[in-house]
Amino acid sequence: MSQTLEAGATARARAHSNIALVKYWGKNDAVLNTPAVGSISITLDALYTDTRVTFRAGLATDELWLNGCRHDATKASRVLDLVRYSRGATLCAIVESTNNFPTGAGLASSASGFAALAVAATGAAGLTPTARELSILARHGSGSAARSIFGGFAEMHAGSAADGLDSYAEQLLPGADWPLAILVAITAHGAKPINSTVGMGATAVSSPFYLAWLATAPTDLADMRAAIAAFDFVRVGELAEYNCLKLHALMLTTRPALIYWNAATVAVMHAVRDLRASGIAAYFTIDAGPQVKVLCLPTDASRVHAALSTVGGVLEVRQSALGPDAYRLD
Ligand code: 2P0
Repeated sequence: MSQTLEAGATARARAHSNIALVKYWGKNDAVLNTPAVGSISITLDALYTDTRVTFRAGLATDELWLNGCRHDATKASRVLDLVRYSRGATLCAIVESTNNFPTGAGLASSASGFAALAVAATGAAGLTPTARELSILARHGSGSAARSIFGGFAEMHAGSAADGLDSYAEQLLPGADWPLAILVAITAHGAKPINSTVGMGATAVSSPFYLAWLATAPTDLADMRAAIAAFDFVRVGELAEYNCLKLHALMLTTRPALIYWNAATVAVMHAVRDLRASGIAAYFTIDAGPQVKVLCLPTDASRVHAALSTVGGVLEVRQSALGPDAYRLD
């Protein structure tokens, strides 16, 4: 071990949000936060979290400040505890984060948030982790965060080891190798009523479709991997939409039901299908919230943007390309 972690040690990092094309829902181990299924995602350059971590003397607990407001730091402390352990340190930290997009509303703020925390916390502690180690560390905060360590296309492996060390993400393809456009139709700005951790726990114990979800995940992952390797956009889009609707079938059959959609969410789904009927290759995906993310080729992005903007209930449409790896800002 090197010298003791000093009070005042600080670092800043940026990580980008990601959206899954093959979704994660359900856990293997709640303590290690390992997922029950693998997932495949794309990282978005337009949505990101900037985080500063500063270790301080005299703090009784870790503090998490998100967009200037203090939040519960329990999950952040899980990540910080692992960093402290590897340095043999006990100092608590102040975590100051800002999101450039709505928090807790189905835009994967926990993904970008915990990936940025993993990079900033290890940086402040003077550690030099590999990307895989960062992915595992970020996973302890939030499963989807393991993917936001990587830009472009990433795959999260569920893993099966008792220590969770084979449960990490890796890059499938850098974003520059296959530019795609993502239009995010924002239909509500408030935080979602049920967070993903609670929601997926309820699904596992109550949806009759949960076992089918687990059983069919490997096929969806293999098909998506092959479609990305073949640069087959139609196949990627069809699979993403299918897997998204399978996830929401699972949510809708949870007791009590997890209905993350609002009327505008459904209207956007129909608008995307109408676009396809008119010859534009556009496909939707939706996470644990009311926003709709629409995938298309960059040449079609302005037409898709215009079509989504006219759907009743759509408050805003954000356009994104594929984003980079998480990185240090200082
Ligand atoms: C995903 N979601 O693959 C899926 C699709 C939401 C729907 O990963 O409990 O916030 O913190 O590990 O990462 C959201 O789950 O859950 C998520 P935890 P997380 O993007």
